[in-house]
Amino acid sequence: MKINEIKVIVASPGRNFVTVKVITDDGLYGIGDGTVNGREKAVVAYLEDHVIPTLIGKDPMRTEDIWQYLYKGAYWRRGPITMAAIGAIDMALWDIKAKAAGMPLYQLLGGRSRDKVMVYKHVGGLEISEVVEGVLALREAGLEAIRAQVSIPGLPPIYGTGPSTDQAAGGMVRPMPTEEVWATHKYLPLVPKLFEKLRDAVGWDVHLLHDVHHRLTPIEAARLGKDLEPYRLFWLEDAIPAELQEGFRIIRQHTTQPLAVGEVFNSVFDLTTLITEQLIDYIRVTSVHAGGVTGLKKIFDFASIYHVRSACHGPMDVSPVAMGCNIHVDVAISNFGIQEFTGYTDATREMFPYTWSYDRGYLQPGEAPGHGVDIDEAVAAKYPYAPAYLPIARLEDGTMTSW
Ligand code: KDG
Ligand code: MG
Repeated sequence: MKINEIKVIVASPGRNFVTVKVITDDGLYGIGDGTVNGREKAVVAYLEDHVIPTLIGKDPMRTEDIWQYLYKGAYWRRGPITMAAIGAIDMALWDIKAKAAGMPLYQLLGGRSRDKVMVYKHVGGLEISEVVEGVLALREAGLEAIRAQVSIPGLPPIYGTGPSTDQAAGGMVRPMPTEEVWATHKYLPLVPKLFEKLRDAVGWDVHLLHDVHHRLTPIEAARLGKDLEPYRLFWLEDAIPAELQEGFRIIRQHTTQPLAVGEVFNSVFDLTTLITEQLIDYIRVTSVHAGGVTGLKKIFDFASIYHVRSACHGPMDVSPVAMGCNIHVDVAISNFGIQEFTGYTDATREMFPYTWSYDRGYLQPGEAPGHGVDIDEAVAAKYPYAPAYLPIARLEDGTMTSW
């Protein structure tokens, strides 16, 4: 079998997605996700100018060799754009391999290790009472794990709390990033109050999670971890920016609060200190940003040796294609922890016919051969690319800050 053609399809059914379609000489094709939120066109150029011309005529079954060819062969290793481009190709090649085998992808990854994949969904609100209502509603809908975020009184709603300022909200074109305001001293006392109210309302038979969005310093995160201990959170996510992995040592010295990180990581080298020193409990890489099924499997297998469990990033900007691949990996690996799942707009679901399924807090991989996600190119053509960015954050005095 040979790779005959690779298409890159960019479409915005509510938000931008970069999708590849790898077509072989015997008619089999595979689909991959290469979306990097707010930097989509960079991946398109990388694929079209530097990846696709080198792959025509190659054997699509050589998933490991092609992964290494694109990774080592670039000389300029790692980075979100490179790894998303590799990820897109890798997902498509695994799709082809599993279709050729006549099996769902998870069978090629070792078969099922579990019957179903537990997910968490998000609740955000301007007031604590609104978040409590939202969490109760998701409990009612069957969720066993729920992420809760609240706005800081006196400041405009920040990402993840109020009416979304991300492009996911209704397909808004955002040619410039919106600017948000952050104040750590107002946030730190608020979060324990939120979880106190949540435990009073929903009890203890539910996993509660919180995402800090990289906004604290290590010692601030240590304080928050200690203050949250009475509420037994499932995890505290992205407590600090994690380029400096050693920062997690400070948090770990002070709190038993389980920690999660990794949605912006793209290779195993982003997390070697975190994992070998057991500084975290959950690793949140996802197929699209960490080099596809091959990259994800390498990272999770490495993490398994150090008691670190998986928690694939899965918001709306991780397309149904990458979500499909995540679910196959989730169901197969031994150290699965949880899967993030926020769901998709109707237009996105129309554009990506998929065989995986969601029911009351759990996901199932599709049983069709391959990863089970396709792209309807006629639907994609109806939704052209629209420039859109994530927000940025500044302190109250105007200083740029992390989020
Ligand atoms: O594109 C960025 C989003 O995917 C990210 O901000 C969402 O933090 C996020 C999460 O945990 O899903
Ligand atoms: Mg996050």
